[in-house]
Amino acid sequence: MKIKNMNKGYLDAVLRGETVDYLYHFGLCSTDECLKMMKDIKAVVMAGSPDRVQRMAETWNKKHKKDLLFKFPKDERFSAFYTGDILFCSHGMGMPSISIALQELMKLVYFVKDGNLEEIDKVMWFRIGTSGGLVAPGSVVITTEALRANFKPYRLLVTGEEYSFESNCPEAFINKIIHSNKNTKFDVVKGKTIGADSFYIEQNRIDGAIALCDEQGKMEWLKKAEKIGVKNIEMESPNMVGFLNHWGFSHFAVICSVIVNRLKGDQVSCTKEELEQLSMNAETVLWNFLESK
Ligand code: R2B
Ligand code: URA
Repeated sequence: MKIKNMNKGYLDAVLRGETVDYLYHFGLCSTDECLKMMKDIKAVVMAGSPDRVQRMAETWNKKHKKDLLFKFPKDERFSAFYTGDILFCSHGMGMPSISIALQELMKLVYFVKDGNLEEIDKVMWFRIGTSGGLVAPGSVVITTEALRANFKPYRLLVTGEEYSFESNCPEAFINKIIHSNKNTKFDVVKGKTIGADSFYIEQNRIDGAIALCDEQGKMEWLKKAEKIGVKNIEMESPNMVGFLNHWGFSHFAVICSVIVNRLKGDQVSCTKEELEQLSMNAETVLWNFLESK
């Protein structure tokens, strides 16, 4: 077992009741009775928007005819719903945002599983999202490695010095997801993902209010990405993958629908209905996998 409590001193003091931990952005704390309700948690499903996670939670709730659909008390930062042993949670846009949700959700999972690492390791983590692609819109990309816009792994400054995280995703787990999605009407592919720190500048779009590269620079960057096996571009995966690898989780995946082919342009011009249809493909991949289990 690879998983390890990477902040043992603090988290175990919470479990022993020596201190209370506030999951501030969710309006919960480690002594809340409602944590007990989540002791059988099997998966955490994250997506950018609150509406999307609510819809997904309701879909899962109906599919499994569960009575309970519990909404976390505080929702002005993130929306979270627990039903049928799955926690559905929004993460907002970008790595600073998802990093906050992840830190608190990883603590939550540790507390509800009472620090049992074997049980914690069984919990599956998913990001269901949208992305720009180097493949056709409608395709779903499952991330094999999540890199920043400079093709390097996620990093943060710790006491002013760069700390780098691991960027690979668990291959065996990803292969199981692919296997359970053999009969989809759309393509499901594996590939590297770039998680950029902005939608416009770091994704080298030239349709922003500020464009810092030209068509040639953009195409060179996209071609370089394509050459090393990048299939899509979004804004959260390097953080998610880096944090979950830091603990050594073995079951996580970033599953994103492609909504624009960046080799053909920058604008996301699809209608709301088309966007919903494209986004739904990534959800279908998740449902197919969960139902195969
Ligand atoms: C995909 O879509 C969002 C930007 O529109 C961002 O959160 C992402 O990763
Ligand atoms: N999300 C992104 O971050 N980039 C895109 O091009 C589309 C969705």
